[in-house]
Amino acid sequence: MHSWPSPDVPALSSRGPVPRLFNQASGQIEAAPGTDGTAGLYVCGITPYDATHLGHASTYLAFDTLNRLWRAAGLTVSYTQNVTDVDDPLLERATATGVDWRELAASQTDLFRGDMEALRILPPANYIAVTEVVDEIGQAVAELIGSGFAYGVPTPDARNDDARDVYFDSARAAEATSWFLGLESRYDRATMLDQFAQRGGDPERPGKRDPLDPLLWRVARDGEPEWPSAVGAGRPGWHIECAVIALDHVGRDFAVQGGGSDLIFPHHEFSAAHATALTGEPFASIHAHTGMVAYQGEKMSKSLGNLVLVSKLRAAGVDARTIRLALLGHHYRSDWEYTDADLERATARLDRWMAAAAMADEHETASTPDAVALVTRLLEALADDLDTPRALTLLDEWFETARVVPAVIVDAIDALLGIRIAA
Ligand code: 5CA
Ligand code: ZN
Repeated sequence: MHSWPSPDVPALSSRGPVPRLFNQASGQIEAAPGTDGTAGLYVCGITPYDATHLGHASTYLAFDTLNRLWRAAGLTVSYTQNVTDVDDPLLERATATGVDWRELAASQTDLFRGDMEALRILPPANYIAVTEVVDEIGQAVAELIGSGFAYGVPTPDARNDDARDVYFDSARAAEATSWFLGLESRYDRATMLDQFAQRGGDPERPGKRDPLDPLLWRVARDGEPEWPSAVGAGRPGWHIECAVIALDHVGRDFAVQGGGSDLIFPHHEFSAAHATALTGEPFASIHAHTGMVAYQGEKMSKSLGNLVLVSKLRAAGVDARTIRLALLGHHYRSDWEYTDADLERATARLDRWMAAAAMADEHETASTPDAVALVTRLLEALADDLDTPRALTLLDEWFETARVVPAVIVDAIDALLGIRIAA
């Protein structure tokens, strides 16, 4: 599937350090390295309805910052993102609104692309819809059955009486591979059970070996989308989709698996489990998660409907650079609540920076030692677990006192923060 056009990224005056990121699996901040000059990134994409709210935008902006830092460190980035274009909540929304689920997914994915382009988010090289890779997923499920990591569960509501939904055997994976429950999340079992039930899991399903075993393949039911596959007609479970897309497009050994903290469990835990069961190797070096953006007292979410949409803000005339600045004002790992004051602060900040840049004389745009030092400090702040609030403060300090705005600074703000303050 096509992604969206890439913004220009100016070259920097100096090379930056390799970024360091908090790894959920170790609880430590670690270097996010490349292998042979390439850094692999897989970020969980949208389920295409109610796109793109500020929570989505904040998550993709965090990984955009990482992408920009890797480039600044001289690495090539191999970036893949998925679109969960068939899933229960999407089907429910399509039914509730009387729209064909394919049309809903296509129109919302288009809206998302437009928002990403306006926000100047660097596009993934591979933008993969689940419906494009159902064959590959079916084959992976067949492999997991063949190697004893998956089992069938009686499914009375299936169209064929003897058909069975396929589940992942967590206990077997923990015995036979380096993966174990909690490897990534470090959650205790009570938390896992709670989150599994809230986030698409079915702990009560009769016939499972462990209530936490996740669905790999849902056999065909009347009235639901289905595809033929190596394991019969049906559709994929959620975690195996991301495991297969990441393995096929970023490879076995890649730097960062990313998404919001609402995906730590069960989604990322089991994507890693499935991938490890398929390859015998650990999945991704760093498991990175963004904090949740709230609005009106609750996590901004489709199910609650408390959404601030990027497209609505844009339609109301809000400059996309202001949206970026408002989000960058919060550290990517913090949970925070959006209010209109965020946009007001960002508007004032952009105005101050733009005014300073406009006042600088043409002949004063040549680089100075101070300007080069500022770029170095920006790179250091951002490479330190993407400390965007610190980077913005450094820039505020510069713009408060400086009478010149050399091109190296304008270009660094563009290359690292994705904001062009001068023509
Ligand atoms: N399609 C799945 C991932 S495979 C999914 O979670 N889709 S989503 O549309 O619900 O979310 C898209 C991305 O935005 C995910 O990485 C999710 O963790 C993140 N996200 C969702 N809500 C918020 C929020 N309120 N704040 C920050 N990030 C969020
Ligand atoms: Zn995912």
